[in-house]
Amino acid sequence: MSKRKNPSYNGNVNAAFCNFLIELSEYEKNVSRNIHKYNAYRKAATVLATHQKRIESGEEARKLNGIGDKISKKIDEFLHTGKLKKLENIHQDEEAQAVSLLTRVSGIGPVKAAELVRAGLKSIEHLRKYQDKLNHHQIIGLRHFEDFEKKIPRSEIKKVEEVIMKQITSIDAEFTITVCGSYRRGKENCGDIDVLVTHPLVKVVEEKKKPKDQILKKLIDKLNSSLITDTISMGDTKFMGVCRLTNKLPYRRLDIRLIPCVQYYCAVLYFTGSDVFNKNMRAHALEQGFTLNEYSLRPIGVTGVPGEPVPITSEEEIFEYINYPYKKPEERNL
Ligand code: 8DG
Ligand code: CA
Ligand code: CA
Repeated sequence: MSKRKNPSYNGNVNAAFCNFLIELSEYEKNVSRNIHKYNAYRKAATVLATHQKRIESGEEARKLNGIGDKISKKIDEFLHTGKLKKLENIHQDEEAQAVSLLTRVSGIGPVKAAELVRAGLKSIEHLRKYQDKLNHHQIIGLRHFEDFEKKIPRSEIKKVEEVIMKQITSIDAEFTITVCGSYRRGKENCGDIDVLVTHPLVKVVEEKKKPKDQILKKLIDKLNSSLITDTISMGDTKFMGVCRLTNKLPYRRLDIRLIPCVQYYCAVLYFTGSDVFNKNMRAHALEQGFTLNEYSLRPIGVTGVPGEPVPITSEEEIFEYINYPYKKPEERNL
């Protein structure tokens, strides 16, 4: 998951509320580590961002699904004073600010950030001096801190896509490659590059059985000469790393996953997102008696136990099975 998500929707008339709600949600996730509050603020921000009418009072907001007493009070406070006490306090809190800052480094989560701040490391410059406190992922995140915060224009991802297609299909024309994430949803600017790859011969690995003939490693080796600059982590099915198209462009975060062919469309759906769209679709699947995840769609039997995965040969089929109106990737930007 790429960091720093600020869903700014085009023409969002409630953007001012969304901004403070997102900031509060980030605070809850990174500093308080209260995932429930994080989710509550995120949900409220999403609801307000998609609400067509400008909200004029906390009471009016309270009527929307996902906005309760506390958030409606904050909306009133903001409408009356133009600011929020809670946020003012957070801005004054040096430690909280330091924790938030450090979590912006790829590989540093809230727990690690708090630990570093407790040890007195409170800035990016500090971290650069004490890299022995960091693991491999965090060192790479720090090295490319400024670049990783830059959004990637879709025209650049398109070129990365072309390079990957060309290199990988030169190994074997039967590889299928899909760049997912916000790029597939048509966004003009993206946080990172999420690539899925499959091949008819890639079957589900059974537990403890040795994996896929190092297929992913062969693909990465091929891309190492032209595109990939660092490896953050490398497993049998998931590569996390860094790429750069030319030396004039920034370094970019790149993830490549090798997916068994029978799971491909569920994976493409899942990794296209958005995360809110996925949540809604999974909830709908459950109402229809199915359980949907990044691997499969399975009917839930009368005993409540999921059955065998439904065979799936396209993304559309998943929507059909659960009677969910098909949405093109560009329509999934919830
Ligand atoms: P961005 O990179 O431009 O910020 O947006 P994104 O492409 O939508 O987000 P992402 O963090 O790269 O995740 C890609 C998709 O993966 C996302 O749209 C939906 C799916 N996804 C979830 N939950 C999670 C999760 O917890 N971790 C990861 N890695 N992906 C998730 O729905
Ligand atoms: Ca990602
Ligand atoms: Ca992404």
